[in-house]
Amino acid sequence: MRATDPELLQTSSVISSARVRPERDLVSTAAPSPRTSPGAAADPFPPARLPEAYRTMLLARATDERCLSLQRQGRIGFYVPLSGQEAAQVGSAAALEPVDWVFPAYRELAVALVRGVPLVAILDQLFANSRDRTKGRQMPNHFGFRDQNFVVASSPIGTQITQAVGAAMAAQRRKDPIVTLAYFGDGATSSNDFHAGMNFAGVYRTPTIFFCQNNGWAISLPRDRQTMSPTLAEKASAYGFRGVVVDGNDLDAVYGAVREARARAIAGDGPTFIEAQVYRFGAHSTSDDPKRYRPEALVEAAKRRDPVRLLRDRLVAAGLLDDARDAQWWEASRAEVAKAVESAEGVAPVDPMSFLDDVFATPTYRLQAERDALEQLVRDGVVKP
Ligand SMILES: Cc1ncc(C[n+]2csc(CCOP(=O)(O)OP(=O)(O)O)c2C)c(N)n1
Ligand SMILES: [Mg+2]
Repeated sequence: MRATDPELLQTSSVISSARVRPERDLVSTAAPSPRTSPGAAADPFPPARLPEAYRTMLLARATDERCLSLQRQGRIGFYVPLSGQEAAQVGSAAALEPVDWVFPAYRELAVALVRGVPLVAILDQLFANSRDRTKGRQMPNHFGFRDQNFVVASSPIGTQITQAVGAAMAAQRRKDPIVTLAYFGDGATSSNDFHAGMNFAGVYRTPTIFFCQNNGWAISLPRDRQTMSPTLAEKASAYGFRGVVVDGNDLDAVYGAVREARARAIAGDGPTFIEAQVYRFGAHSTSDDPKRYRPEALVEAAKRRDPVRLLRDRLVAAGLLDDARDAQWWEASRAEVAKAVESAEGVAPVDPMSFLDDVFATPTYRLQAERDALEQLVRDGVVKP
């Protein structure tokens, strides 16, 4: 696609809503928007997988509830909730293939579940037990899973974006028919890495999907103070590729947009930027108190379009769910979380002496001195194994 391509001239094609909802609307109201859309019509979420998608969303929601409480009880150190973003995450992840690579920010728990990561493996990381695949070396909630091509979370805002583009460039050279997908938030569009990544992707036409979950907030900073662009998706036009806005609560719209972006990337048509408009129902993280900067009324308004409830209503309307079964599924999700917590908490913590492993095949003198010092701290009881 060249700059004269007519498609580029109307880069921000809107997939879901009848009109692009100005961000101020998104923050201040929760105006209903249509569920069906051109994107959805093209490639809707596979109907047979809807119940499974709903159950994944329930599991994610139940994990949020439980982990927030575990953190408050001091049983885990930190947690990043995703409530309100379940449809965006499940819809986008379900549109990928196992060979693709996911580069998350730090809020993508439901994406990990869709990729097939067992919940208990996530909890192992949150408890930093000796089963934790990152060996207790990451901040809690910063999990990564090699088997599922789910790269370790990036807390420094935007760094995963350049990594995703770099990996896509490598795939291009190796002629691997895969895509990379970077998840990031509205706030990340102000980071250096966002612009560097977008530029490289545009110039090299990399098979990358930029998936922005615009949840209205970058911690306490509302979206309308982040950038003066009417939409985030239109930033793609500056880099010479397509940007689309989707209703992130609409599973069909999200799935359709990612499927289309993936097909284009595999066909050599380059990257796509997808802005999924959602709303962050909870705190930014367990270190945040949104009551200090956000009126509760905004959250209540946004919850009228709770993605979990929207999918529930849809399943009920399709005759696939009723109140009794819904209650059963909720109970099963909470039981699954409880079981995973019990298992992860019951495993011994990671051995502090392992912190210095895996640095060099043969430890250097300095590393050995650090190990000796750590051993002494363990002997003195300052560090508890
Ligand atoms: C480079 C950098 N600057 C600042 C921060 C502090 N910080 C952590 S999360 C965050 C907000 C990110 O907001 P957004 O990209 O919208 O993602 P969300 O948390 O809403 O999912 C900020 C500023 C950081 N982690 N890294
Ligand atoms: Mg945000």
